[in-house]
Amino acid sequence: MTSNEDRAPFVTRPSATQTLPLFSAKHAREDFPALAQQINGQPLTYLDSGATALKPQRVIDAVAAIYARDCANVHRGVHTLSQRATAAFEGARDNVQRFLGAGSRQEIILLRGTTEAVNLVASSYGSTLGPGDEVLITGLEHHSNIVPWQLVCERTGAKLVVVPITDSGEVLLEDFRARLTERTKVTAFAHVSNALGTVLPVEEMTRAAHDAGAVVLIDGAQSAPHIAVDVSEIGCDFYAFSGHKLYGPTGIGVLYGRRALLEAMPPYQGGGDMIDRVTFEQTTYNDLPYKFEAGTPNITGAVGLGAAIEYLEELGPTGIEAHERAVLEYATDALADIQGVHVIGEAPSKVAVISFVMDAAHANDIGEILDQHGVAIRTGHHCAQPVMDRFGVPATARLSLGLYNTRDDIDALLRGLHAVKKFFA
Ligand code: C6P
Repeated sequence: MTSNEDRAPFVTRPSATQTLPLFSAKHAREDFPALAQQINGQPLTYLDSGATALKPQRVIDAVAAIYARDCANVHRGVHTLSQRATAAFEGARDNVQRFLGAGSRQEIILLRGTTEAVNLVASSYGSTLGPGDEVLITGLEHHSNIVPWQLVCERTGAKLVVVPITDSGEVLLEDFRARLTERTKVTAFAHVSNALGTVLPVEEMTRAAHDAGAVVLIDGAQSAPHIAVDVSEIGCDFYAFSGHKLYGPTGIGVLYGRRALLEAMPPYQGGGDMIDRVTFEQTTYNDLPYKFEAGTPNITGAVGLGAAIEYLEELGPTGIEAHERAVLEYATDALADIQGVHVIGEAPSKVAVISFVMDAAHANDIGEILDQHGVAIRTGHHCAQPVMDRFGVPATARLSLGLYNTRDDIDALLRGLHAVKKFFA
């Protein structure tokens, strides 16, 4: 169990009695300079935040300030610039700890993103696996939460087991439970599916996995930007997310890990900063979290992510969540009214994502025609080919929301879709 001793002192999570400022997407849009541009003669309608979110000026300024003023390496210098850069970098770790509700800052590993976080756990914790052991994932996973486990299974002789997806795009608790056995050593699943938007019942799944004696890794790439996450409440062993989908820079992400597990795990990569003492005969390793942070870290990325978290806390996550839910409902209803549009994935619990196909038009054609109207969506398999296979489609068109999207954006999308229909009529 982790202690609360070294939890960041300035907890700003809203209490039940605290009144929150009303969230206004219209005001928030002004914080995002990229939204001020025109694309193909039309105002930009950005509906691709699931791929990467736009950055608020606050984040851009925080990154620029490090390069312009406090440009130094961290943990390595006694001079003022290095002290300042280190304070900013470690301050970002405190922000992440608070954001995730983690018990200790030592449990927050700063790395490149969700992909690297899953690879770290698969490679390091996965080294304990052997023939006869099983890794349980779901059919909804992004390739980042499939391939690292396939690699570790090939290496260790463990077996990969997959929970199927229902026709509505859900993973049922009973199907998950049915595949948990005493052989299951690791379970790894998304909090939110990037291809369909389905929210998985992660607390119940975690409890079931723990009852079976398995550790739990949750891929939070698509949940952290949209749902309040509290790893202590969920009770998971590992939680991963990417900074760039949370309005932060690219190349920075987070692995939360339970301290006792991280302490027992072997290092992932060797290099500077992750060591305690090096001789040619033997090396001992640094304390957490540095044991898993070999080499010069992404300093500006971490500082930008810290700024993004402060920005979200100030806007109020509850208001953002309610706003995004309303826009998603509006979009879902509107798409249902267009003949020839078919939504893939209609789970009762969804956030921020709608995947769809259209009669006659291939997803890439939809994307190209929408771009001519200034509307940015993602098309393709979304790095989730097994999900596409499950629904028998090669690709979908996917809109994904950010806090800056409004009904006007959905109306722009609808105008674009009518143009697609006209083109293919
Ligand atoms: N999904 C999308 O458009 P990285 O690349 O490490 O930041 O994130 C990988 C990743 C892992 N899990 C999920 C659920 C994800 O959605 C992603 C990234 C983007 O859906 C790019 S493929």
